[in-house]
This record gives sequence, C-alpha cells and structure tokens, in this order.
Amino acid sequence: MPTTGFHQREIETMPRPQLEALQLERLQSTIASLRANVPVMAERIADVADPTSLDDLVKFPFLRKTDLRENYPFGLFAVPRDELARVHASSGTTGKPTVVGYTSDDLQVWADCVARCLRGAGVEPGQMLHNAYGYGLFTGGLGLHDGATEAGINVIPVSGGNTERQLMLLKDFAPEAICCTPSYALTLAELLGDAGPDCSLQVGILGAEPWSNATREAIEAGLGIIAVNIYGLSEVIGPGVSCETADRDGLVIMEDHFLPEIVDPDTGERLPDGEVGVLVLTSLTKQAFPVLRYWTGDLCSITREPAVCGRTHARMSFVLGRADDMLVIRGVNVYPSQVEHTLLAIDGVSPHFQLVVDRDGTLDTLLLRVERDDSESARSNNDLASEIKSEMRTSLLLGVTVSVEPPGSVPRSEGGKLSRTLDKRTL
Ligand code: DLL
Repeated sequence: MPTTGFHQREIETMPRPQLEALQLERLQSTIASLRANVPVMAERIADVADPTSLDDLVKFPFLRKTDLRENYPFGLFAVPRDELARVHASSGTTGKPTVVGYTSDDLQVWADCVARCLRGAGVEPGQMLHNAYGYGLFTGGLGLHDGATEAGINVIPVSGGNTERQLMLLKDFAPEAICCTPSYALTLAELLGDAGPDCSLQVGILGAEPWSNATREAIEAGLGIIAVNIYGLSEVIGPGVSCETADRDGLVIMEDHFLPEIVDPDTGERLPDGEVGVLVLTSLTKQAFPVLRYWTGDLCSITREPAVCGRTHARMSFVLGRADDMLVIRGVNVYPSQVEHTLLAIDGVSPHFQLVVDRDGTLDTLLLRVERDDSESARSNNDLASEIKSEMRTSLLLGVTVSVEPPGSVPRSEGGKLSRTLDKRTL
C-alpha cells in the first residue's frame, strides 16, 4: 500500500505562524510587482493601501476570467516577453483562449509543487508514471511531466488518446503510477475488466475535472489502486495548486505559493473555514503572471487543521461544483456531481452520463442519458429508467426524463474532459 512521502518536508510541515509570516512578505512583494509592472493592475489597485496583514487582502478587487480575455494575450504579464520561458493556454468556452506565462523560476516552482503532489501520493523516486494528461497548451501533460522529473520519477509521456496503445503500454511497461482524468481512469478500468485490479498500477493522480468520492471508490476497485485528487487551474499555475496525499483526507494547498480564500458566490464576502463557497487564489511567488484574488468559480471548503501526516498547509475539500456550471432547471439548482452521486448507488448503470437541458415551450426539460454497465443484468431498460427517475426526483427534487442506452453510447473523453452537460437553451 503506497504511503505518503515528502518532496520539501520543511516547507510542507512549516509551523503556521512562520508560514503566515512568509505569506505576508510574499504578498507584499507580489503587490509591489503588480504596481510596478502591470499597468492595468496598478490602475485598478491604485486606491488600495499596501497590506500590513493577510486580512487586508479582502480590500483588493477580484480578478476574473473575463479580465484575462480583455487583456489577451499578454496584457497582465509582469515581465517582458524575452523573460518568458513558456506559455500555456486554456481553451475558452467562447472566442480566444486565456493565455498564461512562466519564467524559468516559475517553472521551477511549478515542478516543485507537482513533485510534492506525486511524493505525497506515495509515488517513489525510481518508479514509473504513465502520464495520460494531454501534452500541449493544456497544463496537465507538461505540468505532471516536469513535476515527476523533479521528483526523480520516470515519466512515460503517453499524452491523451489512442486508448489501445495506452492499454498495451500499461501492460508492457508495468508502471506503478498513472495520471489522467478520473473519467479516463474509469474508461481504462472498464476496458481492462477483470484484469484491472491485477494490473501493475498502485496509485492514480487524478483531476482536471469534477469527480466524487463515489467515483473514487469505483476507480480504486476497478484498477486496484489508491486514487488521489489533484487540483489546479492554468490561470494560477496548472495542476499542483493542491493535491491529496495517500491518506486521502483533503487536498493540501501549496500555501507557500498560493493563498486561498473562500468567499460567498453572491456577495464576495469572505467565509469562515468549513463553509462552502468560491475558492479565490492569490499567487505569492509567480513572476511572469502574478494573480491577485483570482476568482476560480470552483466551490469547495477549506480547513486549516493540521493533517495526520504532519502537513500544516490548508486543505480543501473536493470541488463540489462550479459557481457557474450549476444548472438552474425550472428554478431548481442542479449540480452534475449530485447526479453522479445518485447514479453510483444504482446497480446496472455505469457512472457515465450526460444531462441534456432543453426547452419545450416555456418549460425547461431535463433528459438524463445513462448507459447500462457491462455486467449481466436481468433488468429491462424500462425498469432501470423508472428506478433512476424516482431516485433523481428524490435527490434533485426535479422530474427527469431518463434514457437508458447501451454501454459506450454517452460521449466520453479520450484523455480529455468529459462534458456532462449539454444546455441547449443557451445554444
Ligand atoms: O485542468 C489543470 C489540471 C491538470 C488540474 C491536470 C489537475 C490535473 P484548466 O484546464 O485551466 O486546468 O482547468 C481548470 O478545471 O477551475 C476546475 O473547475 C477544474 N478542475 C481542475 N482540477 C479539478 C479537480 C487544469 N481535481 C478547472 N476537481 C478548474 C474538480 C477540477 N475540478
């Protein structure tokens, strides 16, 4: 059974008073850099006094994805082009992508953060990591790659796609660890079938999309691994902003580099530890693209209680949804994660689903496409559909039309992200 290790033990277990002093010092220099090097930000924060305590952060305005779009491509960078070592971009839902930049020091920080994630998850130097995150502008592939190299872990840079080849390499190279999205891990588990639990893998470092503890259990059983949740976003650095350890008791935030706040999605007021709200992140060491109070849109809670393994940095819960991907259907708020949770409790269907929202006249309609799982089930599609319908009514407080389809019919990812909602009302 993999157990948690450390990459930078002294920092990861730093007493909180010392950590907070370091954070304040770094916050002050981040703000000084924004004032000196990013005219758009300097203007925006001109009237706000420099912080003398971490609590002063609430006086600063939020930075949002729209700000990145408006300053496309390099308008929020704090260094000249010739000091950049790399750029990445994340696909926007509309129009241009959002572009982020790194100096070579930034790349080193990022590699250290990801190395902490991998070592914390229990991957040992000298072991092999099958990296099925996409390489390219997406931060997943190269982010995990550099972190593994930093930690002395051998990387198989498979990238996304070509599942047949992935299965062959998993069998032939016998890696101890894999990183990919949770939905792709489920796909691999399904394809491996009975051979899954006996494969060489011991650890999965999974993230980049919302998932739940229930999905974790299915992946762990299907591949015979422990599955840890890794979180991050390109605007802040990429994967490695936070990650669970092998203990799987919350995602440890790399707090010496990223200062977390949880705020009310409607009012923006800061919320106490333990309450669910929007995660807002401030970078503390980034040179090329410092972010001050970046509104992630991700809903979670945090705790600052020390972890069993001795880590002192704040830990966040699983992402429970997005402040903005919440579907409002006939006045009812629906989170895809709720649907997933409910489906996993029903025998005979796979956890892959798609919610299709449409409008019939003025009435919103919700179609839930699910697939039968591969197990021999004597139950008819009608039987399954009516059970799902009634469970959904209980959990979502909403009537749902259910379509039970053969295995493989719901669109799923090839190393990329699963699109669990299709809102035809906005098309
Ligand atoms: O998804 C970075 C990443 C790569 C994270 C590989 C983990 C592993 P973006 O493409 O910029 O970056 O998307 C960021 O994805 O705001 C969340 O909404 C979502 N997300 C990322 N990780 C998780 C996770 C990468 N573990 C956006 N759980 C974020 C839930 C996640 N959502």
